[in-house]
Amino acid sequence: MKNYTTIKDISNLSETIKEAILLKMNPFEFQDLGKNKTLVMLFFNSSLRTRLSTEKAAKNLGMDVMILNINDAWNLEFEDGTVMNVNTSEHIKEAAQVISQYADIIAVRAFPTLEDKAKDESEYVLNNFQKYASVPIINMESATAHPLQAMADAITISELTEKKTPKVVLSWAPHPKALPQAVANSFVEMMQDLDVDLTITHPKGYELNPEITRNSTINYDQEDALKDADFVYVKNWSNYNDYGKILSQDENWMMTKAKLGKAKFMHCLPVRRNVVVEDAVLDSGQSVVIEQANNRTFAAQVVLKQLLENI
Ligand code: AN0
Ligand code: CP
Repeated sequence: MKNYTTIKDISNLSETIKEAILLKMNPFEFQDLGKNKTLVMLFFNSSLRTRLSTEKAAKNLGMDVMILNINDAWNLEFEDGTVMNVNTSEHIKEAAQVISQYADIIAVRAFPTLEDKAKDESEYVLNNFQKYASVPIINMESATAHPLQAMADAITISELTEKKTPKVVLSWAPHPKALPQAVANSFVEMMQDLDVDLTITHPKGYELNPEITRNSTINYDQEDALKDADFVYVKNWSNYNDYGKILSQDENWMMTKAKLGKAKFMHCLPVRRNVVVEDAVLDSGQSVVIEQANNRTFAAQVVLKQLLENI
């Protein structure tokens, strides 16, 4: 693997999932692989899981880890040719090259603006790091994708499924804040690459990017969509068409124990209780959110391992 910015960077998905499960059984097997190698993690936004699980994964492989909350550093300029006489102090051209002097791998978290669709879709933060850094780049959730989360979700479903082709439902939920489409996007792309029967359900108008959903089943009737589901993945996203807007807060879309039926409940976390999903679901044995969070370590570890093997 050369970079991990989208799930398209995975060359053999089923082998990678198997490898992650082996790492989970024996996390310290490759502790010499990362010796004298440094992971630099850059955070433009908050994180609990990504930050801790990726650091843990790197340390399991013997790497050193340095973390920079980028808002504590100089304000970065991404435009080419700008006269930098206003708010930005340092250009990405220098910053990415400088960080590459200290890092063997750079991981970046940079959420979308949710205001400027074209700018967000250009993935200008992630792509400029990739353009100017001289080391591999890992996406720790960008404007449009969260491939480490999707990998952890794929591992979780592979471990827990009792069927060859489980029915997986991605169900939109209400949320008081405008959230990115990134988690949903990467989850859909990942499910399209796995042997699962995927249905996406959301209120009319909440369609994700059709270049991502492609020919996946979309059912606007949540109850009908959830019928016979084996895994229900709940996630809010703000509107993609009327970009970044909240058009519905309809609490009827919240996941409940009654709607879940016998399915396993999945969510990337953090989750707002009794807004996105009721307590009775999260506090039941059907919730696998903690297993998902645990698998974030082995998702990051398999990615770091494949990158280190290629350095
Ligand atoms: C973020 C999102 O929805 O993309 C991060 C999830 C991993 N969620 C929030 O900001 C609540
Ligand atoms: N699921 C996830 O990425 O969580 P954090 O935002 O806490 O990293």
